[in-house]
Amino acid sequence: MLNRTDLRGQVPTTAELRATLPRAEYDVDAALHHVRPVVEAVRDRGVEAVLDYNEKFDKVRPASVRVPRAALTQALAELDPAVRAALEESIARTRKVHAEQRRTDVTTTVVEGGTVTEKWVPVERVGLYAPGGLAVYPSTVVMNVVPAQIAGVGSLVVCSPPQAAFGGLPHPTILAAAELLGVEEVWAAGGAQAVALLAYGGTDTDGAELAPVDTVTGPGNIYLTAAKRLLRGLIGIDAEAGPTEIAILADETADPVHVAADLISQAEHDPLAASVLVTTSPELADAVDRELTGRVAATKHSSRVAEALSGKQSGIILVSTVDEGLRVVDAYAAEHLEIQTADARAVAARVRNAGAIFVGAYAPVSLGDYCAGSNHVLPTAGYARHSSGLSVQSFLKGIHVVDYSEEALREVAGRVVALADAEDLPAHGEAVTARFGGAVR
Ligand code: HSO
Ligand code: ZN
Repeated sequence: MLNRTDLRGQVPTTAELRATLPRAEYDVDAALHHVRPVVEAVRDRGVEAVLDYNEKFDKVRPASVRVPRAALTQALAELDPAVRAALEESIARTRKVHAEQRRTDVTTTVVEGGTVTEKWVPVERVGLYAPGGLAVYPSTVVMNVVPAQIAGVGSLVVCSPPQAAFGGLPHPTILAAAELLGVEEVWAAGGAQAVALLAYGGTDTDGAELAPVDTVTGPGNIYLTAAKRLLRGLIGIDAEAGPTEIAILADETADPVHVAADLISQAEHDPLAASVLVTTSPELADAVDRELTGRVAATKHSSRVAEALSGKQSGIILVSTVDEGLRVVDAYAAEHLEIQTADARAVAARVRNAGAIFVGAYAPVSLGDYCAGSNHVLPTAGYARHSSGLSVQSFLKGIHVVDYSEEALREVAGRVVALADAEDLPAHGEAVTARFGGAVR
């Protein structure tokens, strides 16, 4: 079922590996020209343009874009109690993990009378996006809102696409999740138009104001990602999200049933999702393939799972040793990486590039999607080489606060002047010497 690449006996360089490893065609730049007119229309015509695009893309034109408070409370009141309990568990665990991430301000005494403080200040207002295309993602509301709240963001707005089946409101489970989290401001907008609305702000048909945000986070389709790329700068963004990815590094000790079930779990998101098995064991590869055949046929979203698994972005890579496997998974830099080998903890400790690592037989990615306490908004498309998933840090800015006394400045004045002169920027030096009547040591 999965394409196979045999790297046994070969030692490709990291650059060669990057060029040969399976990855989805996901050309965000190519989507920019579709997205630019949408962004410009929302900039120029505000909510009216958002409503036009709601109608065009989501096939519904609600009377207003702001979701009334009553719709949030009603959605929570009507939520299935089992789903409510599960969301509460997810929120509690996510809060528990993220509460420990809050960085504290650090003051360093550089010299007597001279300090630098690194002060962490939350972004003032953020827009958080929860997709609602092939599936709806209340769990993503949790993963965005919790770190923003713990960072101390004062003003938070959630956007999610309007659903024709729900009279142009976002999906009720999204609304219920927002209500559970204490988010009062929700707008029914999806894709590029949502990002533009968040970035530029707007006035609703009934006069409700959406104030522009400073940062937008959350995953979405290629148009949403293109809009984030276009508007980056005006707004801060998290790592761009592409189709979801799972890589599994496994040896002969792995259970093929676990491996197959996990590969399918993420393939379920999208026909472009990537499921990659890196293994030292051809027997495991065969067993996983056999297991996949039955499971794919039986699973609910069989056709998109089959498309994802047979796509060029998915496959099995055979390697000679776990060490070589580690080189492969590092070059791939998966959004999610499972380690299903002997001594999985020690192997996991050696991974450099992954959005999140799942260790051993009992940490499937879907645990992390909902209830591990970790965040599920993670870097895809190899971004894990240089970027992190969403965290409290994503909503904080570090500011250096420099506080020097006269004596502390005098002591280092000559050094500043020497460096200013070396850069041919003498006025920089003069800004220091002017404080000491032109004389410095
Ligand atoms: N695996 C997705 C997140 C998700 N899964 C939400 C289920 N719901 C990207 O990390
Ligand atoms: Zn998932």
